Amino acid sequence: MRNQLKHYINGEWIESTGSRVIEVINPATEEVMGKISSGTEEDLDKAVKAARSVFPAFSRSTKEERIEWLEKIVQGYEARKEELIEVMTDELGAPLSVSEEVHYPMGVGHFKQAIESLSDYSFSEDRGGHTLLKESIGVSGLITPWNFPTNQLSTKIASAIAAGSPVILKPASKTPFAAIIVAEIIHEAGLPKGAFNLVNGSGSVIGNGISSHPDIDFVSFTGSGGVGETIMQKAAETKKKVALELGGKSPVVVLDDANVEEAAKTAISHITKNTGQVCSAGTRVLIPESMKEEFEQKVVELLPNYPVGDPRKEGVATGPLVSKDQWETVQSYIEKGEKEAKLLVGGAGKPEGLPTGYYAKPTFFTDVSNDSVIAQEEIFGPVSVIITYSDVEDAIEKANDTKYGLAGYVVGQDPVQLSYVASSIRAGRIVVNNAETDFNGPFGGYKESGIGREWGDFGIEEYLEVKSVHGMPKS
Ligand code: TAP
Repeated sequence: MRNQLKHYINGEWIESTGSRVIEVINPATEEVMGKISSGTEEDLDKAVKAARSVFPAFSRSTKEERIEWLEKIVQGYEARKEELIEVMTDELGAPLSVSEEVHYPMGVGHFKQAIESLSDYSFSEDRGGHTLLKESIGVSGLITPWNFPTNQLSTKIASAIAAGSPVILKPASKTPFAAIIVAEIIHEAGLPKGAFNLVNGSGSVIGNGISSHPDIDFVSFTGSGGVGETIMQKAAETKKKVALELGGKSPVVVLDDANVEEAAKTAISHITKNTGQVCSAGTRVLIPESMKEEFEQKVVELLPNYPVGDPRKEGVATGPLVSKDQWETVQSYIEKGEKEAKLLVGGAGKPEGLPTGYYAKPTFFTDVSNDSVIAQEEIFGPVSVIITYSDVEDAIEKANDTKYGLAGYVVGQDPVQLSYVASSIRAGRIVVNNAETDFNGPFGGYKESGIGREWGDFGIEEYLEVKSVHGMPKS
């Protein structure tokens, strides 16, 4: 049993002022794997005070100091690799291979990228008529989701440290233990007291508290659209800036010269990796009418190569969903899909032989209309829809016919068509033929997928204010 009933405030682990606890459930076993404290507004206030008091010094720390802290965090993160992998598998249900090959490197990748981006970054610039200064935005509240237990908090924390902005982190209460390990790593890295604080607790108390706190200058949130809206409303009371990363319903555009097997593998991996609980997952597959049958056959043939099961078992590709609630949400979408479209493979209920754990069947619907519920709403589970298109213009129109704009994927061969489609999809990140992730590439959404950008130099700039100084004496 992993219990941590304290919060990390002003450089030490301190008791909560409240006595309520939150139980954390292992989604593969449905058993309690540990408990955290359900923090109070008083706990949050203490963290905000600590962050405020270190702000003047932390915001004036040098680039070299910040790089040294980030380097120590990278060393600490790497030293605790095995433990982080195990914890993420237990609290999220990600197969061990996914924790090792996806979650672990993404978490540390942002700290490494921040070092690189910061090394080349200039916080002042002579622009002829004035001097531009880029200064820390102030105390930043970070609210993170459960689907990537270290990725989102790492990009936020790394950028904040690079910018000299003290933070208060509230991780998702479904997956708090990887965040607690990161807090221990940051403690060992020797940041000034108060520069990093972690307060565990519910979204309704600590999350709302962060959004409306008068002494917090900026909120960076990743999660659902509904909560994003609440955060914007609360933040409006004190006119604080918000950055929101809110999910999507991203298209996978398969061009008519694509290798059908590669296209099917791409579509399958989007809903099996992390059990489809990925904000940028490509969950709307757009294929030429002429390719439909062959593509469907390939999906049905290849899907068993991505087995669902115990995330600790070797060879398992797809773990359980994170929680009972998430399982029920996904089931209700599958049931809707069965009424709206044709079930190709998968369907409602648990996969055979897995009665315990929040397991769902990877599911593809076909003959789907782009205006149906399953084609328009984010399901956040292992469910994809196949939609046909007549020509490239029709594909682009359908790809963009969504309220979201987080990501888009293009599979094919002709470089002219690939570039044309990539530049025509209205989304913040496009991946052509499964290209590798560049940690310096900005991540964030158009339309209702959010506001602002994370990762690399664009991520650092979210934590900076811009000042123009006119008549600055030349030194
Ligand atoms: P959310 O409720 O959005 O949770 C995300 C984070 O916000 C958690 O830390 C949560 O705290 C906190 N939170 C909850 N209510 C809040 C409030 N009023 N003010 C401030 N913070 C608050 O996500 P969920 O309920 O876990 O998942 C629901 C759906 O959201 C999913 O089905 C999926 O569609 C979407 N989702 C999207 C993403 C991404 S990356 N875009 C990630 C996760 C979920 P607690 O965990 O303590 O409640």
